[in-house]
Amino acid sequence: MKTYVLNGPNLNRLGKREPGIYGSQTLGDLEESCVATGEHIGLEVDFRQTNAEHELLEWLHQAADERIPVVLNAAAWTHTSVAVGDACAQLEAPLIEVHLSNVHKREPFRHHSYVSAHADGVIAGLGLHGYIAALHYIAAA
Ligand code: CA2
Repeated sequence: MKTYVLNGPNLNRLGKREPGIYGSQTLGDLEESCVATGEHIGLEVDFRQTNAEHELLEWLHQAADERIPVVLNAAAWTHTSVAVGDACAQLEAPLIEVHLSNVHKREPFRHHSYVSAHADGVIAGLGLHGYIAALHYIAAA
């Protein structure tokens, strides 16, 4: 089963800055682990990152039209984008929201998510493990 792992703005900077918050793994490491996990559990993982909001919206529309499950780290758009929330509302296959850091331990502006109301589950603070757990959930769903 095809599964999208979609990542929002600045996540291409992983491993280069702020290792205390986001860990030392790069986005490439994250992709490798997600793809390898997918191979073990029967998911064809399509891992993407974008710094352009319209691109994320187009990917979410594709997921809605083709009923593709989504693991989504919308990064800062989580907290700001009604448009990303509206696109998530159109999804019918499972949607799992993930965050590397525990957003609830951080600044108050990170406590609200436009994604959560449309997600089957939300995982925050487990780093890469959150992505892997989300993929296991999707494989079992
Ligand atoms: O914890 C997460 O995964 C976040 O979605 C990451 C976003 C942040 O805005 C959310 O509140 C929580 C930020 C991604 C930026 O990633 C960077 C990584 C390394 C260096 C700089 C930014």
